[in-house]
Amino acid sequence: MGKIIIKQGDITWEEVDVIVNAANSTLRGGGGVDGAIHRAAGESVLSECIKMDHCLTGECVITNAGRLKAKKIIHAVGPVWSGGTRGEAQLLKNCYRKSLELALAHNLKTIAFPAISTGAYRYPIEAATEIALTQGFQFKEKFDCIIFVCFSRDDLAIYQSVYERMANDENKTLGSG
Ligand code: AR6
Repeated sequence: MGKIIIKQGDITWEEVDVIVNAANSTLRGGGGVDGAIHRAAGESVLSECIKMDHCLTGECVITNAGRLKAKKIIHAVGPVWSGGTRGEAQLLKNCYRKSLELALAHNLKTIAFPAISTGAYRYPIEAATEIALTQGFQFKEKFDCIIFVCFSRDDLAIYQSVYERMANDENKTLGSG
């Protein structure tokens, strides 16, 4: 049975089949978690990204993981928050769903996500967490483990409280069915 794990940490250390990167559409690296992943993984990842040229918002691509402990990296491009009227929620949902589908297509059964779009792209953390965990719940039985890695203690507390609420709702639905 699949598990959802929420933890605080640096995603570059995760020993999973695949880690997800919060990339931008140029796929040339950047700051935040993208910078950390490229620094830790090394040149082989950047050169594979460059060959792919670019990636649209809400989409994702897969590369090798260079020096990381993970086997693969999925580079997902989240939306920039601009008030919520430009389809940001659907685009963020697509990032998570397509990353999970791409991992399954490559037979990767343990996956770790950062909080995509909630840093430089300014997506409000609570709303982003709901989207991330909703997708986590929908896919969890298809994976051995889905890990959400929060960088800060504040984000961890938000993920934990949204998780508790969703897990309670899920139990109520199962109970009444
Ligand atoms: N491990 C886990 N989470 C991290 C790490 C880490 N090592 N480092 C940062 N975070 P951001 P975005 C968290 O800005 O909002 C880049 O320049 C961070 O605290 O990395 O999707 C790209 O190239 C936050 O919670 O990504 C794009 O141009 C979360 O990761 C742009 O930023 C996402 O923050 C993408 O912006």
